[in-house]
Amino acid sequence: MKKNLVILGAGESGVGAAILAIRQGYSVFVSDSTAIKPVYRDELKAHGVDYEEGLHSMDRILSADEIMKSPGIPEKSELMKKIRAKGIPVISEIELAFRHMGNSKVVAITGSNGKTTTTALTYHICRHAQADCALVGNIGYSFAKQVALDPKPLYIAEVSSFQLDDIKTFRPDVAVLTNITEDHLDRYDYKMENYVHSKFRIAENQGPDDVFIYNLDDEVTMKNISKYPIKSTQAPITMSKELPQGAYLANAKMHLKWKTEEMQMSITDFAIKGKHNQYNSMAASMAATALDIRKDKIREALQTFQSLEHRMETVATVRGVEFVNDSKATNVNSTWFALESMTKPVILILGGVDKGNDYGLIRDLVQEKVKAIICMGTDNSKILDAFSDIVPLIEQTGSASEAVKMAFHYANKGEVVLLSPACASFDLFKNYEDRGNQFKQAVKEL
Ligand code: UMA
Ligand code: ADP
Repeated sequence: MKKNLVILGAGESGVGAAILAIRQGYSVFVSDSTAIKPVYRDELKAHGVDYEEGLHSMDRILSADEIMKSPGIPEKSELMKKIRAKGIPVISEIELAFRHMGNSKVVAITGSNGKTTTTALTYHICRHAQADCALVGNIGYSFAKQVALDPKPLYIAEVSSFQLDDIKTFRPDVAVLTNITEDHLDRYDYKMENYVHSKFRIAENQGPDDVFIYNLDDEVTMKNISKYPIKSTQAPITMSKELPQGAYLANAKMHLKWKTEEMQMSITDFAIKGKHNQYNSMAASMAATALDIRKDKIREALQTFQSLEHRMETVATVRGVEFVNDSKATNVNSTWFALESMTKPVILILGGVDKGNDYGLIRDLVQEKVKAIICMGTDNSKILDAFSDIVPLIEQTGSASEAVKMAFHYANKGEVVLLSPACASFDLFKNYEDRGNQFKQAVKEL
């Protein structure tokens, strides 16, 4: 008898999972509560997958042997409550991909911030060393679809907490936990411990031959690590001390030590700048070293990596005023790192959908570096409450073009306008890319 797999959600992960499952001989039914995007509908049709859209037919869903839930579907939805009550096993897309990836290896990278940069950098190093590998996961490409249509001996996967929530056997050969700061708490009953638990699941199935890379300087990681029985070989990274094994910064150099390997590299040679990117570069180098990639290849790749769009991206300098697009900063911690790297007075564009932000974390940096705050969101009351006593100029705007014009009005030559909103974008924009693109367009129009 074929296993009856129901897939909830027909986006990137649901459709990828459907293609893999049908090829692996499951009986597959995909259910999406809204209209499926044409590109995904076409893929389902091309692979002969049975689907519905605009509803979730409960009878059919509840008759499944197993359910694959797309990461965007919250656990507290009525749909999930019914499924849990019936006790049907639920898996995530990365679990399905892992189940069918054979002897391939996987590097999985999670964390609150720096996932995409570290994943893209690790992939860049591997490609530079001519490793046959694919870039998959939360970065935008379905892991399951890659396994189904173009399997590789090595996958470099960005993994979100939502994707880790429903793993069972997922066991990365190399796991990276960049850091943990408050994010997505709405999905975790507003309990930090639940979110932390989800992140540590990246190492839960690892054994002694696997490698776990984590940040010794990250407070939340270090406060919680002893609660988890980690069996893998640990490879920490740090800026605060020398290590016998792992990667550390000392005298403006990255030192990497792993088994009999040793490597040193000046941080001024890293293509991506800022303290956060030094952590990301250390984590990616450590991951590549654990994959036995040669150090000269790592060194060259770190020098040639192009920084990613919407992350501390310099857009233009207009009449001496620099504009920086950090639209991907969707929580307070990433805005902290953006401000930390600023060397000129800042006009900060802040705001959007608050995910439970504690602005206290950036108060000192704001006081030191920010001359004006331009709020860009539908509800800016929390920002006003947090900063009115220390920033004399706070203005409210409702679009990227209004925010850019207002920021430019207050900026003098030699200053920087920084879009680093510390919030999600969904009140005024489709997503963070749309927000970043509208910002860049508005700068061009000045
Ligand atoms: N849907 C239902 N029922 C519901 C709710 C939603 O059927 O009750 C349907 C929607 O109508 C939609 C589909 O589910 O058609 C969307 O599923 P999804 O939101 O899980 O999105 P996917 O397209 O499958 O993309 C997901 C990740 N999205 C989320 O986690 C929200 C993508 O990460 C990821 O690239 C992709 O899988 C492949 O792995 C995006 C993201 O925003 C970039 N991630 C978050 C982040 O980085 O902060 C976690
Ligand atoms: P993620 O995929 O986890 O969201 P990104 O690499 O896309 O991470 O970066 C998101 C935001 O966080 C950007 O604004 C970036 O400048 C900032 N950032 C990147 N790496 C780190 C890090 N290691 N620590 C803190 N902030 C970071």
